[in-house]
Amino acid sequence: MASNGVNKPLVGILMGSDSDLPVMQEAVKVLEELGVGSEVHTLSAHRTPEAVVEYVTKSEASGYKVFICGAGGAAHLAGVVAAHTALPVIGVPIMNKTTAGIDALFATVQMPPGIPVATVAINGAKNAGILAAQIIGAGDSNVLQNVRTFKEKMAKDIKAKDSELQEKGFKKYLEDKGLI
Ligand code: RP5
Repeated sequence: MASNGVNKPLVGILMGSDSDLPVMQEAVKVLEELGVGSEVHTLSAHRTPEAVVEYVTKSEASGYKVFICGAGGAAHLAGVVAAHTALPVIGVPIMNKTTAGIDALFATVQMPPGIPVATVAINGAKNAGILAAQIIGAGDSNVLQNVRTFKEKMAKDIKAKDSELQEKGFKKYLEDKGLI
């Protein structure tokens, strides 16, 4: 089982192809950082439709809380998962060379009324992981605290960068970062 090593998996992360994994790993990693167990699978709405339904049914029965689904092109995975569960589904449209992911964005976000998919940005797997943790955090004070700490650290990092920028000026700042 490809779990992220945190206790019991509560988030099922599905992707249409292993070619989505370089993007989707960001969801796995941030969930690990936030102390939320996840499990990652390659399952396709088009290539393995029965296996998708079987996985969703089994995971819902075993106590999973959220699904994250990444797919590119004609991206129907998140919608199909949402059609088969009452649990929240987060969709990650995956970028491709042909349309830069616009097709996947529209296919994922334009769900019919009654079957929502919470769609993050194209390739926004990290935000999908954070959002999944926030959903779980609404009923789990430890996870909620982990999300708070994560956000506080981000704010601290930005403030430290601003102090450095003010101290050095923009040219030296960029030089030191190797950006010019
Ligand atoms: C989608 O088709 C997958 O989610 C992937 O983004 C895209 C291409 O799949 P591969 O041809 O790389 O397997 O179903």
